[in-house]
Amino acid sequence: MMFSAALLSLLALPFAAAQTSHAVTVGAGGKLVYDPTNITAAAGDSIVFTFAGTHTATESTFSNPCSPMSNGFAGTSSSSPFTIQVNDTNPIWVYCAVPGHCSAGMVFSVNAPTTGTNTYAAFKQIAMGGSPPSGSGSSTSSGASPSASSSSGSSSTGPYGSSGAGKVAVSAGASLAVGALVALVL
Ligand SMILES: *[C@@H]1O[C@H](CO)[C@@H](O)[C@H](O)[C@H]1NC(C)=O
Ligand SMILES: *[C@@H]1O[C@H](CO)[C@@H](O)[C@H](O)[C@H]1NC(C)=O
Ligand SMILES: [Cu+2]
Repeated sequence: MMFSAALLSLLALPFAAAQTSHAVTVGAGGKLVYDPTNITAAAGDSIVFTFAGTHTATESTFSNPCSPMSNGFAGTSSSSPFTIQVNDTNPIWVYCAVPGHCSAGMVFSVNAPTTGTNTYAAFKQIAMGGSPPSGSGSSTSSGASPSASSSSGSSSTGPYGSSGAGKVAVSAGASLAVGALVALVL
């Protein structure tokens, strides 16, 4: 195990300069916020959530900010620090699944569009029970209001989820795959 970790570090070296690790503090100062609230990241970057207090970093969707996305990631205070890999530049939507936190605006995004309807500000607005901006894109064409799901929409996994450790293992697997690829290139 130690050997493979060292090997992975070695294999990752040639790419170190191209990858950025983005630090996000969750709930610092007792506030219901991610700091920063929204970021831009490149494919290959990682995001490290460090939890201050009892919170989660649970993946959701733009139109249902306070509900877990199926097969999405879920980091919790007990898995802090929790790291996710950014695989592409598609938006990633994140909320805190502790009851009441999402509806208080505790949401986070990666690569949210800065213009148009699916901005971070619009995501937060929906999380807090507002309606999507008028003329919202076709991705929300179902017309269903997501507001009913706020704060208690975590029925499937419970507020703290249980997949944190599993996701870490998956991340390790992904790193192994990358390592194997690098080995092939070398
Ligand atoms: C990136 O890909 C890995 C491997 O498929 C996956 O475990 C991880 O959840 C993905 N990251 C995101 C943010 O979806
Ligand atoms: C999103 O992040 C940018 C850069 O940190 C910040 O200026 C902006 O205020 C954030 N948007 C919202 C709605 O918080
Ligand atoms: Cu929280």
